[in-house]
Amino acid sequence: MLLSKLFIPITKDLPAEAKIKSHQLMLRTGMIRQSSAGIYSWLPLGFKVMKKIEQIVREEQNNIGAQEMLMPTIQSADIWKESGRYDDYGEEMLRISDRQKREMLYGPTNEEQITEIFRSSVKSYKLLPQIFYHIQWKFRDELRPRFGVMRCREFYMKDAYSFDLNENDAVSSYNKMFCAYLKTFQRLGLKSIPMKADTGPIGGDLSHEFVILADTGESKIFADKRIFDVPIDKYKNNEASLKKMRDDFSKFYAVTDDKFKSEDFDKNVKKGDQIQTKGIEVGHIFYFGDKYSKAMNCSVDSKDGKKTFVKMGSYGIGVSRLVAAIIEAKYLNEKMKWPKSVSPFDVVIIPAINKNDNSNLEKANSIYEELKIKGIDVLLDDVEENISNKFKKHDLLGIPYQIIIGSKATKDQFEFKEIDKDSQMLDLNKIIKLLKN
Ligand code: P5A
Repeated sequence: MLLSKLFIPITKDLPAEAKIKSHQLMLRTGMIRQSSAGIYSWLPLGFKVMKKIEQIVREEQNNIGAQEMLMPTIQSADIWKESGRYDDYGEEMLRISDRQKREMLYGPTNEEQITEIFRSSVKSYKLLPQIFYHIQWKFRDELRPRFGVMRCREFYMKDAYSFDLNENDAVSSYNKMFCAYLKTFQRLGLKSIPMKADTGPIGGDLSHEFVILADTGESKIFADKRIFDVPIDKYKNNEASLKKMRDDFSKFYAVTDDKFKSEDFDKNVKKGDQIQTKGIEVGHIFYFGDKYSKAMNCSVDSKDGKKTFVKMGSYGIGVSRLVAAIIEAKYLNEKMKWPKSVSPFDVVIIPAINKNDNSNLEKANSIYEELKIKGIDVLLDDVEENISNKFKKHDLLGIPYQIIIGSKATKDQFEFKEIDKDSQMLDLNKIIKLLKN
C-alpha cells in the first residue's frame, strides 16, 4: 500500500474525553471516528488491525473444532422472554419494535438465539458435543461508555457456545476453550491471566475472566504472582493435558474484585507473592449448566432414552476492545508498538525524498514491488515530506520494521530497523528472510 493512497485522517485536537493513551492514539492515527456516544466507525487502519485480530481468534477457535456460523444482530424478544432475561437485562438492552409492532432487540449476546437453533434441530445425544461460534456486532446501552472502543455501546465480539450431554463433558469443553483463549492472547502478543470471576447477567457458577495487566484497566485483580510463570506451550491438545493445564493454573490464587476476600488472599498467598493491580478484561468464559436449556426446553434423548437438558457454556472475546487493549499494553511514550502478528503492515519503507532527485523513491519502489511479490504486507511512505516528520509519523504508527532509504543506503545495502533497536545495513535477501521469519 502507498501511504499517499491510505486514508489516515490524523486528528490533532483530541476530545477531552480521550483520557487513556489507546483512545488518544487511535484518534490521532485516524483508526476510528466516533459517530455517537460509544459508537464508532472503523477507518481503514483500525479496521485492518481489527481484522488481523479477528483472524487469529478464528484460527484458534477452529483449532479446537468450534464451528463458525453467523447469527443476526437483531433478535426477537420472544426467545428472551422464554429464558426470563427480557426483563432481567434492564436498560442495557436496546429494544426496538418493527412496523408490525413486534418486539425486537439488538443482541447484547446470543445464548437464547443459539439455544433456539439447537433445540429445533438436535434431538439425540449422538450429535453431542457441539461448539459453535460467531464473530458479530453486539449492542449494550452502557450508562457510561468510555475509553473509546474499550467500553463502548456497539462492539465486536467473538462468542462461542458449547453443548454437552453431562457436566463432565461440559467441563472438558470449558477446558478446551480455556486453553484456546490463553493461546489466542499469546499469539496477539499479550500475557493474559485467567481469573476466577462473577458471572453477572450471563449466569452459572463457573467462570473465568482473561485479564491483561494495564494501569488504565477497569478490572481490579488480586493474584499470586507465580501464576504468570505457568507455561502454556507444553500442554497438548488432548483432554487429560487440557485438564492438567486448568489444574496448574488453578493452583494459584487469581480473582477479580467481586470474588475477592482479603482473608482468603492472605491465607492462600504469601505476602511476597501477592499482587494487587489493574487489568483489562479481554475475554470471559462461563459454564452455566442447564440455565438456558431448562428454561427454553432444549433437551436431547440420552442413551437410555431419557430426555436430558443439555449442559451449556458460553465464551466471549472482545475483538474490538482488543485493538485498544493491545495499544494500552504495548505503547511506549507517545509511540504505538504493534506485535508483529497484528501490525497493520509488516514493514514500512521510508525513502528520503528530495524534490530534485528521484533516486531514493525509485529504489524504494523497486524494493516495494519485490516485497509484495514475496507476500509481505508492505507500506511505502511515498509522501513528499521532511524525513524527520516522516520518522515522527512512523514512531506514532508503530509498524515493527522500517527500511530506510537515505544517505546510508548503497546500491544493494539498505538500512533496516526494528522498532526500539539499532539499525543495521542489510541486502534485500536478508531483509526478506528476516521479515518472513
Ligand atoms: C460470553 C459470550 C458474554 O457476553 N455471552 C456470550 C458471554 N460475556 S461478556 O463478558 O459480557 O463479554 C465478553 C467480552 O466482550 C467484551 N466486552 C466489551 N467490549 C467493548 N465494550 C463493551 N461495552 C464490552 N462489554 C463486553 C469483553 O472483552 C468481554 O470479556
